[in-house]
Amino acid sequence: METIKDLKVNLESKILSSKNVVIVPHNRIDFDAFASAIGISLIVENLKKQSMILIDDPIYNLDSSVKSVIDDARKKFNIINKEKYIKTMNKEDLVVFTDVNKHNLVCINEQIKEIDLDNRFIIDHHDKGTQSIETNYDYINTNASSATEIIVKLLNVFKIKYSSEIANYLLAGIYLDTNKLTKNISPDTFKIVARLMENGASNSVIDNWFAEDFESDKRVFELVSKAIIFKYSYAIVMADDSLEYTREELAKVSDQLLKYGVDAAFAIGNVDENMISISARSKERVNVGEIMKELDGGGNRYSAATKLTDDNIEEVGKRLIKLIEPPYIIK
Ligand SMILES: [Mn+2]
Repeated sequence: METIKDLKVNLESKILSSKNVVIVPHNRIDFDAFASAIGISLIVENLKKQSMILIDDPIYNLDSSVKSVIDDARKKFNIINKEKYIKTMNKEDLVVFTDVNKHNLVCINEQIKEIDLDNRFIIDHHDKGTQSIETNYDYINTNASSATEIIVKLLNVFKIKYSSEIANYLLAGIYLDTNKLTKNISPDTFKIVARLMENGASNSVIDNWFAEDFESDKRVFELVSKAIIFKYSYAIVMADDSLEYTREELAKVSDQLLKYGVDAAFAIGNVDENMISISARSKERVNVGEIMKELDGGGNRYSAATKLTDDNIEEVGKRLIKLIEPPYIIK
């Protein structure tokens, strides 16, 4: 795979030859997408070019702490919505997608075709799939804990200094995708965390951003308590058909279940009327991305999901169990 130095060289020359750089994180922006976007914007600024970060999520779609951190960042960074961007959109803009490589997950899905292939740049840690954005250049490292991990390495090779405030954003990005350094981690992740702490990142600040909502946690733990752990070492929980959960709650349930000595965990529940979602998490042995692909979903080896419209929860559970019976999809 390409090294970070190669990425630096490529990104630098693209930025220098562009007038405007548009940074596009995924929809329903989270701390990883946000922090990596901020990091890229610092790189652009360092090269004396203009950048904007495109965020177009309706407020109700965002976690309240993500929203308040973004609102704070608006003072220092050029954060704009899609409508504003489209007015000034230029086919010579360099568009850098971060923490995402699928066109259905970005707000400018319909505009992508107007952007020159050479001006689409992807930095991500998710597997590619059929929905991936066509581009002449991407840097995708599925071994990286987060997009932010890649970006912090980039900031290091660019030798860019950043404030403690930004170090906090970056650490929050890594914390989110590693469940506070308990999954998807590598020695590199810890080196980067050390670097961020040396630059003033503080756990106590970030802990407040990750404060949980008590009522929602109660729902999560009620669901966790219903899980069945199978002898093939996976946990599965099927929520009550009459209840509705958020996708984040289902993700928390499967994250929690990984603590109990299983290789993989699956939480199935309604997320909408006529919409059932599975949140899947794995430690190492099982490739949940492959399993979710079989159910029309996606993700990576460790973290994946799907949405299904045509079944009840029990049927979805049965289909899933059929898929995950041994042999595992280890690959
Ligand atoms: Mn991410």
